[in-house]
Amino acid sequence: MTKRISLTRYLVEQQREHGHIPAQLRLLIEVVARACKHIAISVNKGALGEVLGSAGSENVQGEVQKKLDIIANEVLIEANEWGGHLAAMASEEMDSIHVVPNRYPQGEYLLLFDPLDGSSNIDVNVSIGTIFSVLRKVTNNRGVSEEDFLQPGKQQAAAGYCVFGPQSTLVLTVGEGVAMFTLDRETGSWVLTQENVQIPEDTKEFAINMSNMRHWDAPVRRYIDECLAGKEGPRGKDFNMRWVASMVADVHRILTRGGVFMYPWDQREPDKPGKLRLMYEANPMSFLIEQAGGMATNGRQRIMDVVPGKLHERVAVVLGSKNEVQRVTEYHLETTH
Ligand code: AHM
Ligand code: MG
Repeated sequence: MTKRISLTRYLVEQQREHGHIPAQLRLLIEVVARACKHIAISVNKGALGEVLGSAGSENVQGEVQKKLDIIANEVLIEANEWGGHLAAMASEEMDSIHVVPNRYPQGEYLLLFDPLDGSSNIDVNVSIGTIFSVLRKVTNNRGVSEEDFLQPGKQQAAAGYCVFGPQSTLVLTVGEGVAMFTLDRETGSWVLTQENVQIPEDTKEFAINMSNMRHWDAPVRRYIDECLAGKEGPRGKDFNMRWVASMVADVHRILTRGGVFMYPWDQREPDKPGKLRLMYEANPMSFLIEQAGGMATNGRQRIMDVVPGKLHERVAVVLGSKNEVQRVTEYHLETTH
């Protein structure tokens, strides 16, 4: 029988080999993984669990919240409040940070999450997921405020996501490569199914919402036009397109077989840098992509170098196979604004 390595064992062995997963961080990752398991169970119940449909409320970004957005948010908060590993949490679904209540010990980590990414896919039974990012509280002041969260993505201690698709898969980095764990529903444990994930440097597959084409900036238009021109065009090869409208699913495909994902700035809302959120969507995904040998920029700059000005800051995103992201970024840098 092949040896099955659980998430717990993987984390213990990583700590022994590299010594960079302190006990609090290990607890944090295990608690997040357990919460993801509970979210997976709710997602799988679907209509039988009365979890589909709208909750009738709006989040801070003015988006209508789905029942599962709220359920997943509550699961993550309840699971993470009492362990003593966290100082505070922040979420796409909460206006401001959630400080660990006084009745529990305060830990040294900060956790950010998009509890349910791909909300528009919940009711149509298409892959969705949970994205998370872990920072250290670097200031020694008592108490914790939003300022403590405003660190660039390169300071993340860990990041990951769980995709709820035909399988539930947890994808994790603690800064030593990317590992994937599949949920074994019979035993209820996360089992290591891939280590040292590597993204091919070249690809023939792009992911972008083409319906926004008329709003794009010139460099994005140029890149996609060249892909669409196929074999006869300047790239000399045919490209394929995929767009799931769940970032977790699109990133999961790219980590599995390569590709480039883009949610660029566009003219619909010119004052916003992009649609996706820097701190709990773009940063954790960029950390995973870079750890797998890929690249992630906002078109001009490495995403993980961007210093956030506010919790719910948005950012343009270009990530995936290195040579393609490099090309899109060069097209942007050649165009001066
Ligand atoms: P959400 O976190 O509210 O679900 O929004 C983020 C999602 C991403 O998962 C996905 O890439 C994008 O929004 C899809 O946007 P669009 O519907 O504009 O194609
Ligand atoms: Mg999201």
